[in-house]
Amino acid sequence: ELRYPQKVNCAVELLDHTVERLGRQRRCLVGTGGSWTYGEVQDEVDRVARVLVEDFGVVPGNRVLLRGPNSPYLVVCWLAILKAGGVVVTVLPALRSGELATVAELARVSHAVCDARFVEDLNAAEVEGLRTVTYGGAAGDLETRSAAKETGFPAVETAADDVSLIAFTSGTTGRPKGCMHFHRDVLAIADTFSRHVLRPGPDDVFAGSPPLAFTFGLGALVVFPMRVGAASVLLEKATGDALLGAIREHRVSVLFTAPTAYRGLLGALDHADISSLRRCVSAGEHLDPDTWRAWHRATGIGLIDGIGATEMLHIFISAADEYVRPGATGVPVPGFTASIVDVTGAAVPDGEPGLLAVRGPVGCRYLADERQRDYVRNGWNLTGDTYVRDGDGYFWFRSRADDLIVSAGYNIAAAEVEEAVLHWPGVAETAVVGVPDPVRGQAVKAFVVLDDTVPVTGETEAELQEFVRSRIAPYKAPRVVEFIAALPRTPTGKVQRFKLRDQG
Ligand code: 3SK
Repeated sequence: ELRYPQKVNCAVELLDHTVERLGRQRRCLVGTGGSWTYGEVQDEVDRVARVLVEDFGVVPGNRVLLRGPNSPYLVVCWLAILKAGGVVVTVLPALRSGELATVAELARVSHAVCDARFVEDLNAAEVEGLRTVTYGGAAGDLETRSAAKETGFPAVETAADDVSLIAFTSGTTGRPKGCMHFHRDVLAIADTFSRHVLRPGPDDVFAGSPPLAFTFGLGALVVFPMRVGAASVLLEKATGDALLGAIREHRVSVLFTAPTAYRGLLGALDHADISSLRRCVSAGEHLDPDTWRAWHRATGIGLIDGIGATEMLHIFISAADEYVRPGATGVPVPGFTASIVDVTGAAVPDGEPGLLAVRGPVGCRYLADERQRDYVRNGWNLTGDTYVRDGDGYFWFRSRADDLIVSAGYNIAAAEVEEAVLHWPGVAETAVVGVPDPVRGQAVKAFVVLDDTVPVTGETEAELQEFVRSRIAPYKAPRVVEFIAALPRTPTGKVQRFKLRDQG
C-alpha cells in the first residue's frame, strides 16, 4: 500500500526533493532552445511562483489554466502553479475559444498562464475576471517579470488529499468532464506503473508524443522522469521525424507514444539511429499483436502496452519484459485490482467478455458531474472498455463498451474487425462502427484510410470484404466500406467514432 505524509506538495516531491537527493547539476528538461538542469528548473519555478503570487494574486486553491505546446517552460509553469498552491488545469493548444470558455467555466478558473502564440483564442473566450500572463515570444511577459524575482520560494504546504490538477476529457462524445486528482495521485502513478513496470533510472532520457494536457503525456514526460531524477525531451511537434531526430540527438532511452505512431515509425527506421532506446511504451489505443511483433522484429524491443484513463490519471494494466503476451494489455499494475463484471456489477467468469472494473490508489472524481455515478460503482471504476480476462489473469481488450456492434443478434467487437481490415495490404488505418440497418438492427461499416500504394477501383470494396471474410467469421465482415482520407480524431488522438456513426 502506498503511504504519503499528510502534507505533501507533488511539485516539491518531484523537483525539490529530487534536487536534495541527486543535486542541481543533472539534466532535467530538454527543448529546442537547449536544456535545463534540475537546479535551473528549480530556480525558475520559484521565480515564476513568485510572479503568480506577488504580481497576479494567486492564492492556494485557485484554478489556473495552463495552455501551450510541450516545452520545458510549460513544465516550469506547471510546477510553479503547484508550488504556489494552485490547481493546474492544463488544456491543449488546439482548443478553440468556445471550448476554452466551457473548460474555464466548468473549472472556474481565475488565472491563466498561456504561451503567447496561443493567447488570442483565450482572449476571445472572454472569461470573466480571468487574469492572464503569457510566456514565450516577444509578447511573453512572464519571463520579464520572473527575471526580477528572487529564487527560494517557500512552497505552499498542501495536503496529500488537496486537488492538484483537473484534467478534462472530452471522451469521444458529449460535454467535457473535469477529472480532479490529488497531490498524492500524481506521486502514486509514478510509484505504481512507473516504478514497478517501467522501472526507469536517473540516467534515462524520456521522450514522446502525447501533450502534457493529456495525462498520458504528463505522466510520461514530467512525473515519471522527475520522480527518479531523469531527463525529459519536450517536443512541440512530435512527428515521426522529430521523434527519431530527438532519439538520435539526445540519446533517448524511454519512448512513449501510441500504436499508430509506432506503425508510422516502422516505415522510417531505415536510416534512423535508435540504438539508445531501451523502453517503448504504447498506450492511448489498443495495440494489435502484429504491431507488437513488427516493432520487436525491427528494434529488438518488446513494446510495453498499457491501458490508462484520464479518470485514473495513468496506466493501471500493463506488462513488460518476459511478462508480455502480445495482444494482451497485461495484468493489473501493482497497487491496482481489476475485474470483469456484467452490467449489474456481478463478476463474469474468465474467458467471457464483460466490463472492465478497476480500483486502486487513484480513481475517478469528476468535477460536479452526475456521470460520476456511472463511472464509479461500489468503489470500482468502470472505464467503458469491454475486456476478457484469461485463466492466467491477463486482460485482453475487446472493444470500448460503446464500440460493441450488435448485428442480427451477434455481438461484434469493432476492434476485432479492425484488426482483420488492417491486415489487408495498403490499409493505413481503419475504424469500424455499427450503423442503422433495417434488417439487422445494425450493420458493420468500415471506414478505411489507404496508403498511397493502393488505388481505389470499383472492385476494391468487394476485395476487402472478401479478404476480411477469409480471416474472421463472415457475419463480422463489414457490409459497407467507405474509403476516406483521414479518421476524425479528438485532439488527443482518439478516433471519434460518434462522428463516423453520425455519418452513417
Ligand atoms: O490509455 C489512455 O488513453 C490513457 C489515458 C490517460 C492517461 C494514460 C493513458 C495511457
